[in-house]
Amino acid sequence: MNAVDSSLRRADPAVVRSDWTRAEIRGLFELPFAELMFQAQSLHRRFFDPTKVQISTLLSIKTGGCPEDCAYCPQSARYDTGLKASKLLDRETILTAAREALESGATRFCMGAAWRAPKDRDIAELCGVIEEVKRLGLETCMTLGMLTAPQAQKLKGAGLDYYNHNLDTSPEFYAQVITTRTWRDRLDTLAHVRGAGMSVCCGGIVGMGEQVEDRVGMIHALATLPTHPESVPINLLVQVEGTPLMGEARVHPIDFARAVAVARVAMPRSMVRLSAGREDMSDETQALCFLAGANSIFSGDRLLTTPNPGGDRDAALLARLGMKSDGQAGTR
Ligand code: SAM
Ligand code: DTB
Ligand code: SF4
Repeated sequence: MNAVDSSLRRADPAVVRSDWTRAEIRGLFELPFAELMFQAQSLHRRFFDPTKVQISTLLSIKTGGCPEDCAYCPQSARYDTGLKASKLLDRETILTAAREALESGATRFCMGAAWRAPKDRDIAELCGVIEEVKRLGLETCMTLGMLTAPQAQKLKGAGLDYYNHNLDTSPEFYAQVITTRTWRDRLDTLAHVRGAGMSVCCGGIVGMGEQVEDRVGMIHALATLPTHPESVPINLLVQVEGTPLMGEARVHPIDFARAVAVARVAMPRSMVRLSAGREDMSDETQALCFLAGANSIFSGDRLLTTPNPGGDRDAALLARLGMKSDGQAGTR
């Protein structure tokens, strides 16, 4: 990286904005695909090496039996998805998975729990887990549901780097997907995470039967948070038998790539993660998403409870595209 390149990486207020109007975001969605892709690629290159991809690994540390009613989620106790609920995993089991993640080339270890919100005793236990995962040399991320401000501060105190809490969709469509917690609740948790000084991972889902205007609303909401989330996961709905959203119309791959590209343009300094849904995507669709500005993925053959392309398929795809994990040396 020479001096000119690194000066370009500095925040440019004309480019990194939190004052987007909804009409501007809608305008991006309405651009001819080639124009949108050009803007997305130009901004991507301004802030990132387009050959690098950040790799995170996910572990479900507490599976199923969740009291919430998120219509997409196989872990809600309200839907019969055949998933076996389990208690919080013990520390050694989590650490074994973290060591495996490190060996597989992941740089961040994300732990997810099917809770509406953690109890204070869970937070105490997880603080010990965070300290040990960090000692391995991995970045840490958790997604545990709603957090109070003191809980966020405790997690930060233990060294938690990122907290994932998604807005999921537009404020208008939200109530058709989740009734047991409000949009406001989500913003409050995000404010507690920020207030504690953690990095924010916040994104949403495409393919839940929403209109394009809801994708506009979702990205507008993310890009007008006081500070852009450092990580923006764009999930393609993984349809699970038994959930209310099973059988929704599939999203065209180009429309999905469009959402990724708009996220890249609206939040040019953020990592945009091509998250759930890769298992059912062709290599070409994933390549299009990388060209649209996605620069992070989850590795491993499982997300939380659903399948993900395994390490072999991902390694072959990244090699074919000449892309490398940001944990690997020697590119560009
Ligand atoms: N229970 C916590 C919560 O809801 O915040 C943490 C785990 S929850 C599984 C994290 C996120 O995973 C959700 O906000 C949603 O965006 C995503 N997710 C869950 N099920 C999904 C599915 N079937 N397809 C795509 N994304 C999904
Ligand atoms: C996010 O936005 N996607 C990840 C992570 N945050 C926790 C989870 C996707 C879960 C997909 C459904 C499952 O495997 O249970
Ligand atoms: Fe529970 Fe999270 Fe699934 Fe909603 S998304 S049902 S809160 S595990």
